[in-house]
Amino acid sequence: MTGTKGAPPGDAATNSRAGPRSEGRRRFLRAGAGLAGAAAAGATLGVSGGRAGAAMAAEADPTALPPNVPWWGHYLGDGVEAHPYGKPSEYEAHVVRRNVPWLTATTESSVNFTPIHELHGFVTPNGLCFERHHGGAPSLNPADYRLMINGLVDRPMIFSMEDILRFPPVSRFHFLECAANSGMEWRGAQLNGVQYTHGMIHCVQYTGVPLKVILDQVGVKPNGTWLMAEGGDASGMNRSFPLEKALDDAILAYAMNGEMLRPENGYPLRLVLPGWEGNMWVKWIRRIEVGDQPWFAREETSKYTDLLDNGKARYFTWEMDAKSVITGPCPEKPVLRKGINQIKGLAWSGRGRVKEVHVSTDGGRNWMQARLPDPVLPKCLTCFNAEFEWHGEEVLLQSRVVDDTGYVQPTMAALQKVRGVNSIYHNNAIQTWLVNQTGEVENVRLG
Ligand SMILES: Nc1nc2c(c(=O)[nH]1)N[C@H]1C(S)=C(S)[C@@H](COP(=O)(O)O)O[C@H]1N2
Ligand SMILES: [Mo]
Repeated sequence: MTGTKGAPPGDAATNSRAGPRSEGRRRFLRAGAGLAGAAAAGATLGVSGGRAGAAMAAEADPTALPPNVPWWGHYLGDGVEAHPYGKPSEYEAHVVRRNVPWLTATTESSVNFTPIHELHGFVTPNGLCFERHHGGAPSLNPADYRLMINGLVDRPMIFSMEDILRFPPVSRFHFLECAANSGMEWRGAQLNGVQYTHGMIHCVQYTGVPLKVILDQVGVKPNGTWLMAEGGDASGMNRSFPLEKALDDAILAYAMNGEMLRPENGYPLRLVLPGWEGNMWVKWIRRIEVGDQPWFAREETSKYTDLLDNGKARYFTWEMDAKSVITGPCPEKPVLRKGINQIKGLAWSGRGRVKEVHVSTDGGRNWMQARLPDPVLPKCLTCFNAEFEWHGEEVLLQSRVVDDTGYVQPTMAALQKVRGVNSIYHNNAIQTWLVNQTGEVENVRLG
């Protein structure tokens, strides 16, 4: 068993459970609490003395606790004009996307990671969806936006956003996983945090127009069998995909979780290819060309291919294989109490629905079935949970998903047997977390 070599910045050590407070807020709390309850409780205030590791408990204000009426019950709160666009509580300020500065030379061609260990349910809030850009995130005025469709079509056309919004919309929940998610972990445990090992994923409800509807407008010629989607950003990123996918479940999406796309996720229009690698979900999409063969673009030849041991490379590996991970406990979420604890996590499959998730506390020797709370949707993140009892012993936590095609998530040893150790993309191996005797959790590799 080998452990991680180093933790990236912003790991468990800096993720205090209570968010940072501003000094002004602190003073107000002290004053408010003093007025409201100090006399009744006769207590000194604990708001300024936070003990590391038990921040939430240490920072509780005793005068706010029952049977006292807390200070906020004595004063008017914010008015309705205070937050025209609402933000999370200031005590959740640690729940943010994070990047790893040494991973990439610039921040424009880079990636940040979704804090999946801090999320609840299967929907990712828009502001926490990881970002992956090849040339930075442009800021587009939708009035200037156009989508052009050309190539082997009867009627080449250019659509404005107004045109796109006139078609009947569909809304569907789907995960987007970058093929490079967990890519650092091929040769051994590397990054000590689930945000970094598995955070290149998000899951939102997309609203948009089925690509099929738009293709019906232009009329694909009988010899049109391949499509090429091209981004309007500085990278001009483009990818080929077969017509069958376009006619099956592809969406041109303009909204996520009920509001228009965020600029960083492709505003005003992006391609959604459910279950397929995130790289193909072209953002700021400016053009779709119809052809009779793939384009063999940079992103499907030099990148997003997997070099095998025999020197050949896999390519056009579009579907994301079934994968799962425990998001608590995890390096950022140690086990704090002895007794019954909850294991929670996420599972998904690019081929359909999650059928079962199994969890192990002994490194994969024994497995028990986890609960899958509703809903279990196809090509969508699925939550799982299960109990485990802990009395201060070392535990090796794992999860394993089975999808509705019968595919079982492999161990890293099994994956390396067929794929070697040169890959970056498509690592869907079972993740192991070591819980040590003090309840801390570490990313480890078994075998
Ligand atoms: N135009 C364009 N589309 C793009 C990219 C890009 O850099 N430019 N990055 C791709 C990659 S590699 C991924 S993983 C996803 C990331 O989508 P997100 O930023 O919404 O998470 O967008 C894809 N689409
Ligand atoms: Mo990606």
